[in-house]
Amino acid sequence: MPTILVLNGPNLNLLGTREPAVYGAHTLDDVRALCEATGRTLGVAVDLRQSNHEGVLIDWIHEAGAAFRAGTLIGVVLNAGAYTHTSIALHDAVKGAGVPVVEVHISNVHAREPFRQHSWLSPVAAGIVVGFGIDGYALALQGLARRAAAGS
Ligand code: CA2
Repeated sequence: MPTILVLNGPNLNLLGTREPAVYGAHTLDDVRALCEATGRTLGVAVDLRQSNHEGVLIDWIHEAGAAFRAGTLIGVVLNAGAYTHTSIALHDAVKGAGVPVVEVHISNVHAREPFRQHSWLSPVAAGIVVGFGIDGYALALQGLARRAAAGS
């Protein structure tokens, strides 16, 4: 079964513990359950990971590039958290990996502080899903599965 990697960056392990007005009440375990259920309907396996460390996320994107070239992975859903707004290294990793990456944000970052309105990932992303709460992960999985089925 083809796999989609769902990567989560810093502080997303705390989802559901604070700031419910911004991020909702769902936890990362709820995100995992949603992604796995969505994966079952799409016929894809979901491998969800979270790290608070930039280099670990970069290593996982490199791993995804190799798996994409090997034909076992169809794409990456990436919520890079605050690294979205700071990390040229993640930009370079996504650009270099050659795997389709869909950038996801639970909140509508464009309606928030100015520093959240710039993304280093958007210019190298295959698509962007912003502001739909955790449903954005399901929408991104669907987009990647449809993209793969269309052969692009
Ligand atoms: O909206 C998103 O998904 C974000 O990627 C979430 C990041 C934020 O830095 C981005 O600007 C937008 C932060 C996630 C932190 O989540 C917490 C949840 C509960 C308690 C503390 C942090």
